[in-house]
Amino acid sequence: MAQQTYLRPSALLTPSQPQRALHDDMIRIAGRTDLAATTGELIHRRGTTRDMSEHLSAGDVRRRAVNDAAIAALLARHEAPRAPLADLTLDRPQLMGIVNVTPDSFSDGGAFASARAAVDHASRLEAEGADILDIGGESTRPGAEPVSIEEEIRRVIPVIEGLAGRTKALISIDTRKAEVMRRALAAGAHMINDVAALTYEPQCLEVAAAAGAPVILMHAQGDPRTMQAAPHYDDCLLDVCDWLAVRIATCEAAGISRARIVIDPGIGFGKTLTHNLELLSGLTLLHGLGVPVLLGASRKSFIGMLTGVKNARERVPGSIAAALAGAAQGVQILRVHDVAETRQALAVWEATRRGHAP
Ligand code: 9MG
Repeated sequence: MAQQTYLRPSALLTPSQPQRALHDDMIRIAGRTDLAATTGELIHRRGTTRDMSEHLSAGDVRRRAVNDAAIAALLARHEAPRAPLADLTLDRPQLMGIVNVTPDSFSDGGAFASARAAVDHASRLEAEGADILDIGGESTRPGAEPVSIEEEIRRVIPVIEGLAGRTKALISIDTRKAEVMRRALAAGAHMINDVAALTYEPQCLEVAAAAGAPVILMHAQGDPRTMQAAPHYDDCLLDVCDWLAVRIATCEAAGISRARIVIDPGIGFGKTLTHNLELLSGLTLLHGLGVPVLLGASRKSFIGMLTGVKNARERVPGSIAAALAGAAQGVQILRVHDVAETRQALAVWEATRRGHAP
């Protein structure tokens, strides 16, 4: 049975100027000079079960790589700088602001009123510091019913048209459907955010490949309607990593270059509280796939489960804590509702770990 090896860099720190030269004693996270791991967990898996975990110093991981090609390749993928995403550099956490164009989000009348409200909301998020605006017309909350292609297009296209050419932020289309992707890209969207990782319809791969736009591949187990019924994994973190690796390979084979791919563990999508926490505490392992990582934890139900806060709008402090946990593990994009609050938290976190103002 084939053995698979994973590396989870741990004990992360912000190297001071003199430390930056000590390459051998640290594992650089995705080419960052400001984020490095001093230890690493090498995880070996045979079939579906974890065989063994070894907790090593970063130097020992590097020494093991000398005689082990699989570990050397993993280390190289962890450490390689990530290419900018449509001009967005990924050497610090970038914020993706959430713009839901669904009836429960802007329930103030007809299509025009909703589109105008969504454009205003997106502009506010940009002013607050969003680098990307994620426009979605279909709710993917647990239990949500799908909407038709026509209805989704009716909701999102006027918003993208209202923003295109007027915003400096990148516009992302949050959809699982090929025709919505195609129409959104034609209307001015720069990238695709797909919670089904281009599996919902066979044409999705073709549309994304032809567009040449960056694409976010999110892991989900099941469909939004049923995904929380009984999620099951042999090993959630490793299963999600393997699934994303297969999706990256499929996308590459379809003509989507690695430089255009972002991965996302899909917090809350077919996951129990335990699964979500395994993912949130193991995010550095995903850097081994060699592409940028996006984290979407904002206002999600795991925060309610941990804190007893039932109203999602009151989960801002928990959302910020999750965003900082992601940033501390080198996540390149944070998908959030509360841009101003997250931006402020990141500014303070950044300054305190560096020990000086920007
Ligand atoms: C649309 N959507 C809702 N939650 C999300 C998440 O966690 N990641 C991504 N990429 N999209 C999401």
